[in-house]
Amino acid sequence: MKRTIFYLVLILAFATTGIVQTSAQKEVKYGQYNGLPRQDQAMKKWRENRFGQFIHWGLYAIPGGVWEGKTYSYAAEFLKSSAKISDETWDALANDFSIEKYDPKEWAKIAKNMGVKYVTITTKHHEGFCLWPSEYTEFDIENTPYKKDLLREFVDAYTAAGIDVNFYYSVLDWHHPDWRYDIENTEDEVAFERLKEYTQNQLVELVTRYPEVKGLWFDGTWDKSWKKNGLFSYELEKMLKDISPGLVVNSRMRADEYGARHFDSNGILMGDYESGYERRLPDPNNKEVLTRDWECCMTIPENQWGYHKDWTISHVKSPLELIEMLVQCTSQNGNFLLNFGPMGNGDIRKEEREVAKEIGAWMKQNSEAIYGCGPAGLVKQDWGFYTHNDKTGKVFMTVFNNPVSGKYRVRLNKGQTLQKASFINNQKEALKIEQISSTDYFVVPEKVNSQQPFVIILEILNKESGKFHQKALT
Ligand code: H76
Repeated sequence: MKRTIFYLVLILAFATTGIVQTSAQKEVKYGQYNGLPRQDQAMKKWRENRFGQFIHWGLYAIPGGVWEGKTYSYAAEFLKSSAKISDETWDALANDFSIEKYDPKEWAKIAKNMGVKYVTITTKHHEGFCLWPSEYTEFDIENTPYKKDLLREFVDAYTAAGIDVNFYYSVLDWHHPDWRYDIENTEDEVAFERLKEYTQNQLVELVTRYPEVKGLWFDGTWDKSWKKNGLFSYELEKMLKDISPGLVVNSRMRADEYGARHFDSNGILMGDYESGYERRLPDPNNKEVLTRDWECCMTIPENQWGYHKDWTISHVKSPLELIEMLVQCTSQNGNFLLNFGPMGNGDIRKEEREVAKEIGAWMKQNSEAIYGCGPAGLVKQDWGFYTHNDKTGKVFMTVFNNPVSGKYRVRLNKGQTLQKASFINNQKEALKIEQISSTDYFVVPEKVNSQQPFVIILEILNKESGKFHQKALT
C-alpha cells in the first residue's frame, strides 16, 4: 500500500512536468526540481529569441589548427590534445594573445545584422584559459598583452545591441592540476574536491561580476568524476539561480546520483532545456521534442568550433543550409545556436562575415516566422516547415523545396478552414487557394522565388471558436 502511494505521488508530481510517465519510477534525489517547461519571463524570453550566436574563443584561435607546419583536421579547439602539445608550450600562447583587432562593438553589429537575439561565449574552454580576469587563476586575460577584461567589453557591446548574453563554461580543465577524468583513490578525491571549489568560485564570480548574464551553458561534464558528483551539480545549479534569478541553465550541466546525464534516471529533463543536439537536428517528424525546450548548437564547417585556418578540410555549410536548420528548430520548439570562431588577432574571418550577412538579409525579410514562434501543430509537408506565433495566431510556411506542380499542399486539423494565404512581404495580396477536401488545400502562387526560401502566411480559422489558429496541437 505504502509503495502504491509512493508511486502515485511520484506520478502526480511528474504529471505536472508535462511529461507522461508510464514506467515504474526510481527514487531520484538529485534530478529535476523545476516544473518544466519553465513559464517565467526569463525563460519565455529565451524561447522567443530562437536564434543565437555561439562564440568559441581562446588561445586555440592563435595556432588555428596548425602546429609546426602540420595541419590537424580535428576540431581546432582540441589542438593541444591532437598535436600532443605540452602544458608549458600551450600556456605560453597567452603571451601572444594580443588581439589587436578585437572590436566587440563590431562583433555585436555583425551578430545583430545576422538577426540573433542571444549570444553564448566560451568564458573558459577545455584548455582552461579564462577570458575574464579571474581571482582564482593566473591563466587568464590579465596575463596576456591585452590585459583588459575583454569579457566586460563583450558583455557591454552585446547588451547595448539588445542581444542577451550567456556564458559557456567547461568543467573539464586541461590546465588545472586538480581536474580528474575519474576518481579512483583518495588522492583523486581530495584533488577533485579542490576542482569543485574552483568551479563553484569561478561560476559565482562570473554571475556576480557580470550580472547581465542570462544563462549558463555547461560543457565538459561527461567525465566520470563529474558523473559521480550529482549532488554537487544539483546544489550548484540552485546556488547560481539564487544569486542570479531567472538564470537559464542547459541540461548538460547535471548528473543525478546514478550518473544519468541530461535526463535523470526517470527520464525527466534536468536543467531548463535540452542541449544534446550538438551538430545534429532531431528527425523532422520527432514529436517528443515538441513537449520540451531544447537548443541545437551548430558549426559552419563540419566540426570546427574554434578558429581553424583551413576551412577546406571539411564541408562548409551554406547560408541556405543554415537557414533551413534554423527554421526546422523553430518548427520543432527548439533554438538554433550558430557557432563563430573569431581569429587569434580578434578579427572575424571573412567567410563568417559573409554567412552572417546572407542569413541577416534573409532574416530582415522573414524573421516574423522565427521570433516568438514555435510548432504549428499541422502535419509536416514536403515543401518545408510550418511555424506558428501563439500570440498572433499566424501560421508561416517556409518553403525550401518547390513542387514541380507549383502547388503547395496544406493539411489542416478537423474543424479548421483556410481563410487566406499571402506572401510575408505582400500580405495585402491573397494567393490562390484550391480546396481539395474538408482538411486539404493547395496554395497556388502564380510565381515564386526559386533562389531563396520564402514564407507564406496562412490565416487558419477554427470554426467552433471563430478564432484564428491559436494553440499548437502537440
Ligand atoms: C566535444 C566538445 C565540445 N563541445 C562543443 C560545444 C565544443 O565546445 C566542443 O569543443
